[in-house]
Parts: sequence; C-alpha cells; structure tokens
Amino acid sequence: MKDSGDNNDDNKDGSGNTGTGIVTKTRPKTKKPSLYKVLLLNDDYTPMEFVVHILEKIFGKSREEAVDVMLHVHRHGVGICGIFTFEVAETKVAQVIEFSRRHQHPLQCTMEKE
Ligand code: TYC
Repeated sequence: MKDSGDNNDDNKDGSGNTGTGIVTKTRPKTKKPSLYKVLLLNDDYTPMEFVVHILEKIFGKSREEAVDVMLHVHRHGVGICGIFTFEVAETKVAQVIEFSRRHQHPLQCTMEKE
C-alpha cells in the first residue's frame, strides 16, 4: 500500500495527495495550571457579618452566597471560598489574613491543592 505522507491532494502533483486533510496538529506547550481551593476556618470570635463582608469583597460573592458559605463554615468548621490558580489563591489568603488581623479578628484562611 502506497503512503505519500499528507493525504488527499487531488493528485495535482501526481503524489496521490489532495491537500484537504484534516488538521490534527496539537500545541505542545500549553498546560492547564494546577488549581487550589481557598478554605475558610471557623472560630468562636470572628463576627458573622465580618466573614460575610470578606466573602463579598475578596471573593466576589453575592450577599446570599456569602451568607451560605459563612453559615456552612460556622456549622461544619471549614468551607470553600473559591478555587483559583496558585498565585490568585495565595493572594486571596493573604488578603483575608491581613484584613482580619487589621480588625483584630482571629479568622483563619488556608489553601490546598484540588
Ligand atoms: N463562628 C463565628 C460566630 O459564631 C462565625 C464565623 C463563621 C467565624 C465563619 C469564622 O470562618 C468563620 N461568630
């Protein structure tokens, strides 16, 4: 059986190829970034309203979503604020800790690989 490389060329060059083969080239370099969960931890001292504020301002949640996540953390001890690439997750964790300490609340926030 004859195989002249590229298929389907209408045989213009007498090679048996028509030049209409499906393009199947893949890009070798782009890799999906690893994702990280940003977790909020419960404590007995941080006011609920403060946690809701953080979820709205730092994590872009609506009032309703923020209350849901805050209550989940309050009841279960830990909850997910969002899932981000490493640098974004790291930045959000730092923002939560900095903002909480500035207001003298012990709120803890951490990240873990998905
Ligand atoms: N447990 C806190 C309270 O009763 C509220 C709270 C919720 C604190 C979520 C932290 O991540 C947290 N005031």
